[in-house]
Amino acid sequence: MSNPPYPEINSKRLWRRHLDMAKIGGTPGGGVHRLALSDEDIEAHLLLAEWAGVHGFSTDLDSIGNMFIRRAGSDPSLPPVASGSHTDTQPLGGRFDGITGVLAAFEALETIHEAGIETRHALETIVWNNEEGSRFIPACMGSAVYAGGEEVSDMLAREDRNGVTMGSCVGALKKALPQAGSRELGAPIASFIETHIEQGIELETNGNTIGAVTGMQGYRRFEVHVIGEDAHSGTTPRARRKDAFAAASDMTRALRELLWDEEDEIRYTVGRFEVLPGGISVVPGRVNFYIDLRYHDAGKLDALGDRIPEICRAHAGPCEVEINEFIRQAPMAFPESMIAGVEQAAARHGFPHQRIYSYAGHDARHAARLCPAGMIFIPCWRGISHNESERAEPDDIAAAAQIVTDMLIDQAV
Ligand code: HGY
Ligand code: MN
Ligand code: MN
Repeated sequence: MSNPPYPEINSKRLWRRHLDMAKIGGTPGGGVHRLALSDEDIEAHLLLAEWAGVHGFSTDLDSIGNMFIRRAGSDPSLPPVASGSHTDTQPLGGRFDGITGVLAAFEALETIHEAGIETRHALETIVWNNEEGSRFIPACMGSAVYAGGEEVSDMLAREDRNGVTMGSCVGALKKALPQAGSRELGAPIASFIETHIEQGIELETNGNTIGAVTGMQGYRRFEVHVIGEDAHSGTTPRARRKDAFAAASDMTRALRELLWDEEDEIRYTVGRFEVLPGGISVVPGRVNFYIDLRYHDAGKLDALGDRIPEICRAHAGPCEVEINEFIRQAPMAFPESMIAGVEQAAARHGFPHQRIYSYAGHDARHAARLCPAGMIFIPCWRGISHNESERAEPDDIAAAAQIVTDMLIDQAV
């Protein structure tokens, strides 16, 4: 089929929508605090559904809280051609991580709709629930459940630190969107493309606007509970202590030595470290910490991750230690057809582009289990992300939305 006309997206509207969304959960430091299905995140869903309603697009929710905004196609028997990402953020997140993929996808739907282009497949914008995994563990919960990688009942039972369950939050979302239809988990999708900021410095360094993402590194995450004994810090000699902090810090230090490489490619992080009970004059009887280990080679990721429990146990001293690996994802590759699709659209519009690997995790990993999936990266200032000063440029966001528009048309007409 010859290339149909590719209507131009409305970059001013797209940027304005970013500013509108950034107000929802906006922080004094210029970032966004919009945890998964918090009141703020539900407000963001409602705003999107409101924008969708203006065009008569329908809104569906599935049982894990993913949202599907749909522009009908001429053949309802065909699965939708989709794009999207997530609206939830880290506790002190940026104004682009996730939301840019959702808004670029929605802008493509509106642009195609306003151009009156009829597509055989329906077009959908997908908002995957709880990509960050910050309020509720694990990350990419919504997309993983949808693609069959996690059991919905287990995930709905997950609690945040205040004992609130994901199930009650999904209930609140459905209550806030009574007009939403319901979507079956795992319902077929024809193809999925996700726009996201790179969260690294390669595109910025190379002066490229667009990254055609080739694949994503794997990761393994562990929770470690070190159990000692609360004691008086003045009267208890070292010989009689079961100091959970001393043991946990020995463990994390030993892990740093194990997971250190000259090439600086192993990503080992302890981002959450809780010392309890937290009294200044109390020898801590409990430490909970969380390990995020990532690497691009499956064999080495397996070998390194398998060493973690033994290292923790070897440094427990007089304490007990419980280790649970709660998520494990192998490195993955996107199909050549989607990578090339991004490159062709970028070349068509003269956007400087390159192929690029993703060192961050994204929902597209799980969509790729159901259909041909791909990702479009755009630069973010100095690669800063998961940080209030995260920044992306309107023109780069517009370029990605144009590519999404082109690809949706190519795949859905
Ligand atoms: O952690 C990640 O890789 C993603 O940005 N949530
Ligand atoms: Mn993200
Ligand atoms: Mn993120």
